[in-house]
Amino acid sequence: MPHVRSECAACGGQLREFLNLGSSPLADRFPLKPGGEGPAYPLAAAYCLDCSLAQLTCVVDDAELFGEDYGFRTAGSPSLVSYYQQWADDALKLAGGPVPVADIGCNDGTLLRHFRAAGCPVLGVDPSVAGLDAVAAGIELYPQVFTPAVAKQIREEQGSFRLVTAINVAAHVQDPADFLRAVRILLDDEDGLAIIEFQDLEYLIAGCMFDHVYHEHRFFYSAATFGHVAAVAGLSLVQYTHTPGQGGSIRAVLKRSRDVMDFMVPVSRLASIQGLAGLQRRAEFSRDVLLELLDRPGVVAGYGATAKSATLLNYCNIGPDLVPYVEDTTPGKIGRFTPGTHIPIVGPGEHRLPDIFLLLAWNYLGDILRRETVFTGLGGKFIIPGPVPFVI
Ligand code: DWN
Ligand code: ZN
Repeated sequence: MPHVRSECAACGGQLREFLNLGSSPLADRFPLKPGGEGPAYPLAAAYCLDCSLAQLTCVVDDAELFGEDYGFRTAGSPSLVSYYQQWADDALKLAGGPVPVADIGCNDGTLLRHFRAAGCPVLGVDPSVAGLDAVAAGIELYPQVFTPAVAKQIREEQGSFRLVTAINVAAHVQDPADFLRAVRILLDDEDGLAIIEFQDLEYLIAGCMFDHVYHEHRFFYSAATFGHVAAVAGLSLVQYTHTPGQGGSIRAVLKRSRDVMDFMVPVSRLASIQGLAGLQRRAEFSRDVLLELLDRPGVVAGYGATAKSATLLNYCNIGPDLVPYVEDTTPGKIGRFTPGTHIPIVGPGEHRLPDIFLLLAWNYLGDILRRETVFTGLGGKFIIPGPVPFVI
């Protein structure tokens, strides 16, 4: 059963709610038949008045979130596989060449396969069933939630690592400081590097990306709040860059810090009480505009049964009456239904082309436009759901 967070997970500070999306089912649980997705839970995010960390107030436990029917597979997204190739190349440049790599939240091992092909000894950690695909690819896996105790066990059994990576994992953890303490345990004492990528709260605010808010994403970081938690965990944020991942992410590079609090927190441009204050109204406005755009003649289909679309479709109450099917490239999702809104998920090309695709995988807009030239050439349109929904 979920529990209500009444104080900040990082510092115990007072929380102030800035976004309330009603209740929503678990975003990555795609039922075999309508109604099979399990319960919906309250979906709301708050901001700590002391350390500024943004976080969910209804916390669903790992066993329920990442259970046997967890639907996300990295390899299910063609664009993500190539993004991870480049990611691995960039990481090895920073590390100075092939080094032992541990990937936390490795999912199906897509990133580790790129590191292995580059000559690195690799190890994965992931409690979800996706990890079984990594094992099938010959990757050694610790199928547990990554905690300091698990990190100590890995260090005793495998030694330390020159590179520890985590892409789109830091948002999912139970306790950010504990997660980063565990990363620190794995790192080589001298020249260990942790490279951690997570959605940027400032981009979420600027782009009104409220669909990034779902139960798997327990925390939403800016560079400032992430650097602060890292410092508490004994890591220094030595550099960070912005990346296009998930609509706007931060790629942070961390090292074991000499002095635990040697980090100067950069001033956040948007992730502040003022920046967050307007998000609720902007989400409501965005929802109303999307429903107006859908209230037009023509067949609309969804493009990409993403986890984020569970929030968008449930919050906007968009079901099969408005969107009769969603196309998706992940084999394990095809033949199932979208959680809570029960729209059938089909494979690409199973239906004749619609008039309009509602782009639920909007974070891959560029790749998808380059790929879907036949559809657009025939006059097909895309509805892009944010920051304010529009048609191209
Ligand atoms: O944080 C998370 C991100 C990294 O991945 C996880 N909590 C869960 C998951 O979120 P998501 O499902 O919103 O991720 P993506 O990568 O934005 O979307 C993946 C889905 O989109 C897959 O089901 C495949 C589908 N897709 C598609 O059907 N056609 C993706 C692409 C690129 C396409 O062309
Ligand atoms: Zn706090």
